[in-house]
Amino acid sequence: MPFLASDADVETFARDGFLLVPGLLDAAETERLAVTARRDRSMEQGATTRSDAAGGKTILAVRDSLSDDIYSRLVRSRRIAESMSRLLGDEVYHYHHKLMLKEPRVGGAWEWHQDYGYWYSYGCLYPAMGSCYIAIDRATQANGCLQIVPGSHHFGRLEHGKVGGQTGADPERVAAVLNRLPLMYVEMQPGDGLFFHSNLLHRSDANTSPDPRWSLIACYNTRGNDPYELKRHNRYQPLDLLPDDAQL
Ligand SMILES: O=C(O)CCC(=O)C(=O)O
Repeated sequence: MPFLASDADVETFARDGFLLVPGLLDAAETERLAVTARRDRSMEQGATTRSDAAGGKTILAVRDSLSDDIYSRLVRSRRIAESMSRLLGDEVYHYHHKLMLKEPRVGGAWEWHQDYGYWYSYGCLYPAMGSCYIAIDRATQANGCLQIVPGSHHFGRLEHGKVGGQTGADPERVAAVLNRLPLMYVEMQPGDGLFFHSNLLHRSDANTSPDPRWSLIACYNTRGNDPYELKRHNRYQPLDLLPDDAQL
């Protein structure tokens, strides 16, 4: 049976702000996701590039709508969506999803931020939101894996402003947080999943390695947190969940 968050996982997530699930996708599903992404020409149309302070570039394809592709089927899979509902304690809906392409040697860094630092300004009143990062490629310190601060979601939303060319959390606060809590490098194998709370502080280094670091990130909002005004992404709409035995 595919993964489904247990009561113990709900406790872990509440305490740490994240849940790492090795083998969230099996080998065949992981391969299908990777093959689809590498062949996906439509990505070139919708993609944007974000630069970091040193000129590194990450390609980002953000999608607000669902289709029948493997990315959408993952968003609609019970193992991710129903697990996220359990972790956040409310029914979730698709807020958006994105492919993050950190290419070898040029993939840029991300400054410390909380996703709710962004989503707050898109009309979401509560931080009852979360994401699931699905590794398409192996993510290591060398190719700029995610770095998180376990437990940092308990600080609540930090001020966000311009940090270099990006929107990031107030550097003074981040330094104070890092004096209290250790950071963790989230090294992942292809097919592993990381569920994380929208107030969890995270960042990543540039990819200076010869290996790509691609991922799919599925972002969810909760039914009780329908944006009071819609600046970006989606309002509440029931998510049509896929049965467990549907092919991804
Ligand atoms: O993939 C990364 O390195 C960072 C992604 C990220 O921070 C985000 O999508 O919020």
